[in-house]
Amino acid sequence: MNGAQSLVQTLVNCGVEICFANPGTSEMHLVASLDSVKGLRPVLCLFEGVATAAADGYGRVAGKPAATLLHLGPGLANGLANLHNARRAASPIVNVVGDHATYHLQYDALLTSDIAGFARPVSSWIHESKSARLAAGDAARAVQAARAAPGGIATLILSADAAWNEAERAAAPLPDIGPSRVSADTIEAIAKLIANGKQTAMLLRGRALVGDGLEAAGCIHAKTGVRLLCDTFAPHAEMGAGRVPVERIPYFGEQVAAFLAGTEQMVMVGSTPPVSFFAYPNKPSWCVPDGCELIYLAQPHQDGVAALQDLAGAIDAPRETATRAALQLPDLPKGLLNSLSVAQVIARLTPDHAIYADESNTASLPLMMTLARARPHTHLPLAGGSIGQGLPLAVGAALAAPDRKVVCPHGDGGAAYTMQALWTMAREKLDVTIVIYANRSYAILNYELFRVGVTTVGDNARTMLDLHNPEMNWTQIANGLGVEASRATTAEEFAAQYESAMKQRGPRLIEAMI
Ligand SMILES: Cc1ncc(C[n+]2csc(CCOP(=O)(O)OP(=O)(O)O)c2C)c(N)n1
Repeated sequence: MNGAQSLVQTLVNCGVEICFANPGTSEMHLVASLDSVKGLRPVLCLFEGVATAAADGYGRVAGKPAATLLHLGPGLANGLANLHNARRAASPIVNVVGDHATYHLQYDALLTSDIAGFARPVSSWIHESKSARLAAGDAARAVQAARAAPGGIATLILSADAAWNEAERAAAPLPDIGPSRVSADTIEAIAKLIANGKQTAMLLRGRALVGDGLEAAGCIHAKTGVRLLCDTFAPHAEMGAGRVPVERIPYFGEQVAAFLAGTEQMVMVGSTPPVSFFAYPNKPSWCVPDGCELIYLAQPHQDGVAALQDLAGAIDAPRETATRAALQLPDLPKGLLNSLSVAQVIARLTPDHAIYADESNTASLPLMMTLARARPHTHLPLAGGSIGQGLPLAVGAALAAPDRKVVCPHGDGGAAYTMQALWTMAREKLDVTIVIYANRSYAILNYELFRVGVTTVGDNARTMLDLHNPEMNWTQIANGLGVEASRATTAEEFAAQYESAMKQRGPRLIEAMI
């Protein structure tokens, strides 16, 4: 057994099942070990930003890490923007990054770089593994670090000679560093606080927005009337009919301030206080109302689900809540195709328990409003604001949940960043329906231009925000990457194409000419 085999076998021993890869020469022994070691499914991605966002999507849905396999510093650097998004989502990921052989580094060959330096801002754990005999233990520690609550990015840098030299054995999994329990004192104090009659909001994030966490929050709401809120880009939420309804905080800072006006105390559950996405001249960045008290029920590394359940018990909340989102499907629209009619079709025709890998950008408001009363679903948005995540996020989600339909509503500008994800969808036959909002524009930036205070807009500035000349043809792009595609120009055409996509399995792209 060589170091690469011991590392890959250790990943398998630790429950890692999938590896999103774009390898090079320094990773050849790792690539070879994907055959000699059984149990790690390799998925080739044609750009590292696809690999890292796919690992994010997988981690958010599976609740456990995938591995990535990246080529030296430049390969990792290509994946950084989507590792930034993954870090914001607290997704568990194990990056395995190849490096030159230890003795080769002194010559400063072309691909030599500061890999740890690239890794630092996005990683919660970094280690350079330079010995074949230690690689297995290092891999076990990497998985433990990625799984540590609330989930983190572990980057293991493996020297080429550590991969090809003789190793002894694979390592066993290490214990999970699970979420810590919130103290009884904290529960008691907050139980008193939410009974004090003040206007209270509870800001939920992480596991608190799914399954038992959401149910317990619903029970607390039923007893006390606290507002249940989530961040605009809460990385993972369960929504739709039958679920406990949670209000989503709006995007722009002044909207957030209005939305939160009158809140006297805010209880954080795995979340941090809301701030505006950007600063704008003469507008507030801090969106918490003056005088509002901030209280932490659970910090991100703590067990927010158990804390909500304990709190529900402490206030004698009912064991069930009757407050549920109602199913209210819109009628199929006719005529004009725009972000609202697209949303109505999606809400009407998407089956139960779909997963939305959502980068709909300026089209998101009508989509969120209609989906709130659509069939139950999982929502995975752009968690860190770095566009170009949605398509590969859908890849990871589809591999984590092969029995569920994945829908990927996506702005055309952001989709252009990681369009290579379509090729992986075709190769892996993933059940993903992509809707491209073909507005031929960086539309959001047209608003932002005025919001930051620019008053004169010249031709050069305009061309920076416009995606005509030439127009991307998304049906041809998809076809060229192996994905069946069609173009819709009316609501009726879109409905017919979307309905057929919902009935078939496999990747399908619809270019919605809004
Ligand atoms: C990595 C990265 N680069 C640039 C931006 C700035 N940016 C934010 S939105 C946007 C345009 C998005 O266009 P599109 O996806 O077509 O959505 P639309 O605004 O048209 O709805 C850009 C360039 C960003 N957020 N992240």
